[in-house]
Amino acid sequence: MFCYQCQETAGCTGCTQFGVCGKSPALSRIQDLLIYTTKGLSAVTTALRAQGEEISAEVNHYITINLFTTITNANFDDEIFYQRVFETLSIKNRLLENLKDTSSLPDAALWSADTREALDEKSLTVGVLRTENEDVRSLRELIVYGLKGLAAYMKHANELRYDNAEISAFMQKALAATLDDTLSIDDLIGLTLETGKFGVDGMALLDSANTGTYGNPEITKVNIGVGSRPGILISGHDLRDLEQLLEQTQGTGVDVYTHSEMLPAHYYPAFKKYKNFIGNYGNAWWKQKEEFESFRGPILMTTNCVVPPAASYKNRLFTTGATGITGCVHIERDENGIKDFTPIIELAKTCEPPIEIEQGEIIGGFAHNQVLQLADQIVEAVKSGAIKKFFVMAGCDGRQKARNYYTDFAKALPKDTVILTAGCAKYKYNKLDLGDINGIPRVLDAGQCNDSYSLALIALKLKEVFELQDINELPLAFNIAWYEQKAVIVLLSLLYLGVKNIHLGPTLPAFLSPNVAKVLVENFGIAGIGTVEDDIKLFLE
Ligand code: FSO
Ligand code: SF4
Repeated sequence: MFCYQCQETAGCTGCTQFGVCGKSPALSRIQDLLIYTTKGLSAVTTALRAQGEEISAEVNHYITINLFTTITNANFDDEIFYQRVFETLSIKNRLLENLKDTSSLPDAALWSADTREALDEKSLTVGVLRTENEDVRSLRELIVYGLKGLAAYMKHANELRYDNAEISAFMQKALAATLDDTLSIDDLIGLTLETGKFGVDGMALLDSANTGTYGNPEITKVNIGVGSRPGILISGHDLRDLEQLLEQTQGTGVDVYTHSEMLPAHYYPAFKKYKNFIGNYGNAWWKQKEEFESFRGPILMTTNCVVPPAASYKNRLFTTGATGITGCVHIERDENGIKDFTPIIELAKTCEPPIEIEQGEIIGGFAHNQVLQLADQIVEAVKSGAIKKFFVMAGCDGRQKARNYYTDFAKALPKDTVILTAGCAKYKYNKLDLGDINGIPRVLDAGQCNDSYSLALIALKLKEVFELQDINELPLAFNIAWYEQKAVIVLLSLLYLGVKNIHLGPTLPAFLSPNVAKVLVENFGIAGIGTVEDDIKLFLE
């Protein structure tokens, strides 16, 4: 196996024996084959579009889920991948019949097989290292990882019946382009930036889907303690799953708690009416082994990040959507889009209530609409010098000790600075008492990682209010933590919006070759992190 798509990749170079995330070599190979066949399918859909044909939403969504399923920590069920490879080949073979000229199609679009043995054999030849030139490989992977992140956001929007065929067409064109040996490095750099443009469009679509369906997030205090009844813990990013779970638990005597990236659901007006929606339990994804143990009730994983579970709670772990774990019950939607969570609710009734691990409240809900309502107060605070600088510290949390940098950084920031956050990175500092500035909390949480879009909108608004030409003239610094591929699309989106000098940590991606990293440094001022002291000095200069 060879995989270097996430920040925790072995030795900061690549997982070759077994994934640090728990991905086995066999799973890694079949995931590689799913990506390869999805690229092949995309080459066919792209050629059909060029021929003037329309591609159905069903095929677009199929490709989206294939990408999402291979994101770090989404799915550990080998069987799902075999099934999806066979289905992908069959969709592709069907579409191929409509294509007038197949002479310029790559192997990925023409290859097919119908036995597991043939899949296994092919899977050995289609991994990341198949591209020999390290710069071409680096750019191809950067694009594919960005597309995986974008696919996750598209899937959530699609669940709420929001769609954009243009984004799907671009995703497929870009996937197909990563098979094209005639593209130059400059072509691939251009495509990388274009991926960022569609990243912005995808996040905007999801923002419309979430706010259009559930209202605009508003300032909310979220309880981090527990109640006295049995509970269900829901993790991941899928708000439609949460809505259905809340509906189905009414009157059952079972409470619902959010975990990790589901925390921001509390900020949406639509979910406030549910009396059994108690609070948030635990922290970021990587602490789930201990926290799922002490939760004592069933857990529903709606998206990444799943850690392969311990035997002690595996029978309480359920998956849905793009997630999967061999041996755990997977809840599928029916033909009307309804998911029946009865097995989870019935199990919850037999469980003890959660063990309390924390008490108190955290505050959030500072997405664009809410912050813009506070704009006058914020602008005033900047003008009076009460706020000297904003720090965007969005992104991910993770296991590595080096990430304590972000807690230390938040603690060491001067009191006249404000942190803007989104994604699970916030768990590094959202329970510190960092105080407020004239009533404005010093940590403003916009929501999930996709709500980094809100942070970009806020920055663009501030630029307008202060009548600046360039977003980089704002008193705003970017010190972002990344882990998996959704952070890659957030990064590419920020680059597309013209944000310069982003610091990225705790380590730079292993998939950036020295030359590609150089392009990012020279053109966008991308940098890694140093010591807290040095970085604060640098940012405040
Ligand atoms: Fe965190 Fe995991 Fe949202 Fe990621 S839970 S690491 S960027 O999934 O997706 O923020
Ligand atoms: Fe390794 Fe990350 Fe790939 Fe898992 S996703 S195999 S940890 S690089």
